[in-house]
Amino acid sequence: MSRASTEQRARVDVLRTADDRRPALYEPTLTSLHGEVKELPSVWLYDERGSALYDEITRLPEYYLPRREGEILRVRAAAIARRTQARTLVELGAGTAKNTRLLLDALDSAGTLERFVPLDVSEQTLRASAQAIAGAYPRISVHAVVGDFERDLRRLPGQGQGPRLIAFLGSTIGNLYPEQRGSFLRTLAGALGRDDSFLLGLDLIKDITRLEAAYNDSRGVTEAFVRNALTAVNGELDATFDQRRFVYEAGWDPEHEWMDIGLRALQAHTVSIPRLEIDVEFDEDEALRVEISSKFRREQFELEAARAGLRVESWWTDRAGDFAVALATSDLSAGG
Ligand code: AVJ
Repeated sequence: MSRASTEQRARVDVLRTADDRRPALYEPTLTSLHGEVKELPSVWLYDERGSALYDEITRLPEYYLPRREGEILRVRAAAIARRTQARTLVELGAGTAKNTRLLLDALDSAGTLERFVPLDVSEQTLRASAQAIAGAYPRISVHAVVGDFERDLRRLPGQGQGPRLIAFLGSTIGNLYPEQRGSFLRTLAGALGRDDSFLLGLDLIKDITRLEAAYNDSRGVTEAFVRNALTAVNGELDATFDQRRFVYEAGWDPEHEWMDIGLRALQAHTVSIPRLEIDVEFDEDEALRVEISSKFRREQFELEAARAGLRVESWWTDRAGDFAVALATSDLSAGG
């Protein structure tokens, strides 16, 4: 396959450029810095450097999630392909996800797959992976979309062109607060057609030591990933966050059943954010949350999905019971 034809099969639509997204980030950033717990919206984590660091996280020995998910997909991908008959594979928050290839392989071998639609906020990462996939799978076209999985669900290619499988892997859904997660699942249920399916990766509640170790790796890659949010805010908003005044902290919150991930001020001080026209005062020991990573239980999740209009048809775990992959359909789609 020549380079030119690989490029023709890898199209990238930019629904949201970094320039579009930036102003849209100001408001939520302002709001979350004024919340009861100070917080930076987790999208600040995923600039180009952040996406590269996350890719490194997926290879850390402590970060079991992608390997457990891979174990499940290797066993189940053929059945998923047979069941869904997908002609389009949409991947939300695609990144460089290696596990996607397990789905692509199975759907490609089943012979139904025509197109791959990865959606991600990081344009550079998306371009690279769109090229790579187009090169590796000569029979399919790649139609990448730079966008937001919470807002661009109804604008995706492949609609009305046969069964779609929409995949949301890696337990990225855990980054959403329960309320956000509910509205995301409802929007998704509304966007799924009668022949479409939804495949979701979910990290499960387990031994706290292992959960905490996954976000406190010995090489400090996760810390660098989280600190990069401060660097991004300093760069984009001219803020004066000083890394030396914060320590990294990631701990289990047993009440909410999520990992609480962020930084803690070592001493009282003020950070100014000129673009937002605010000064933010930190007390000594005050936390600045950068993301949450919720962990799930089967029964609770199935109820939550049902309330959103999704029916979980299958629930698969790895042998250790660390991670789950759920296959769901919508109760809201006409005739479904
Ligand atoms: C990309 C959301 C799945 O929550 O485990 C990894 C992000 N943060 N290490 C997760 C993350 C710190 C990750 N997700």
